[in-house]
Amino acid sequence: MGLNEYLRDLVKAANIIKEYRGAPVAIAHHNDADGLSSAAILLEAFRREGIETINIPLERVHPLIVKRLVEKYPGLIVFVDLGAGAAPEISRINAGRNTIVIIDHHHTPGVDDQKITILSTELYGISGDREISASSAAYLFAKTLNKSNSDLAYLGVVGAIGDSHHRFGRLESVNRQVLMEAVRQGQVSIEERDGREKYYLIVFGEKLDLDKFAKSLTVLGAVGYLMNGPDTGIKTVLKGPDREYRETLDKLNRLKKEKFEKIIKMLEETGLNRSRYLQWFHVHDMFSPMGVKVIGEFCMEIRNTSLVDKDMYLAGFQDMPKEVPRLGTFDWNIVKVSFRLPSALETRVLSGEMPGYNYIVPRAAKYVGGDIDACHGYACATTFEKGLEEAFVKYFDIAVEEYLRK
Ligand SMILES: [Mn+2]
Repeated sequence: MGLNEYLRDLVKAANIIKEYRGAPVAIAHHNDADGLSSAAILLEAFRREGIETINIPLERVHPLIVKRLVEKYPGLIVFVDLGAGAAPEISRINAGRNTIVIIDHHHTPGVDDQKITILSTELYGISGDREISASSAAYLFAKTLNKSNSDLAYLGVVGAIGDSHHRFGRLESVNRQVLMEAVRQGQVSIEERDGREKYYLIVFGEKLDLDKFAKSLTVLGAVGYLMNGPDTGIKTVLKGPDREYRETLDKLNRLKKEKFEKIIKMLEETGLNRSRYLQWFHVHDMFSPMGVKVIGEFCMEIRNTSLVDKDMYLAGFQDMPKEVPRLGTFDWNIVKVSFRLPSALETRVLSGEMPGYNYIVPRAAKYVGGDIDACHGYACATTFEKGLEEAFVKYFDIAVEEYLRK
């Protein structure tokens, strides 16, 4: 299995789209730079085919969200940059009703369901961690749908940079093929610096640093999640930065700074809670209306400050907003927890002396019914029912001790 098989199966998905007649196609997409670029590609490609669409930006796939999606948007639903991991749940909740296509670069357990087509690149041996972004996958799909969509190549690159697929020095594999298509069309330029490649977006006339541009999209999508930020991001990648983009970005950056300063002040006064191995704090709804991706960023920002014990694991809790754009409000009480490591502890995790989050968190989350999205040794996140925070912390310590005994 490889790229050829992936391209072959994209044709099947393209036929599903072309033959589809019915209610507008719902496009459920992640709210980071990769997810926004992916959505932009699909929205534009479908528009060119005369297919009506509606986009639903999501922070994560939750069973109640899937249920609402399936009921509110009967017909065809396309998931992009998320959905692969939750395919069995989606299948169970959909129960044979809607036609569903998942274009993703995350791992999937797969599912045997005639109504669901999973195009996770991982099933084809193409790594979603460094070889292909969801946006590169969406771009290949758009080109399969119609050759004339090759002018969307730069959007594949934007998503790949957003997901840091150039962190080893340069874009590789499928991402690189898409990059070269964008370069040939004069949309992106490459500069070599200290053995690493820097990428610039030139398609809109001005020369934009792609690292900075991709970061700004994630601010729009994540900080501005409940303030129409995702749509501003999608519009910006399709049409170029304008005044609305700059003003929204300024406003969101100011909001984030203000909220971060407030929490830092609070933590300076109260300190963090401590168990045997974990130091943690809870912002409850104080980050509202920002999305829950922000708590991970905040942990990253304080992990090496004097607020934090450099030898302890670090976790931040945030209430999950009850609102999802275009899906309405949800009657849930969920907390999101993000984990990061102080640098000193990170060294000990890398050497294997201490366990990574990929060992600890899935074990502890199991006891509180937590669901895990992506989990690395150095960073992880989970969500579970509010009120179970203390119980979770107890199981966290038990998991660390279990590792240390071995
Ligand atoms: Mn992605």
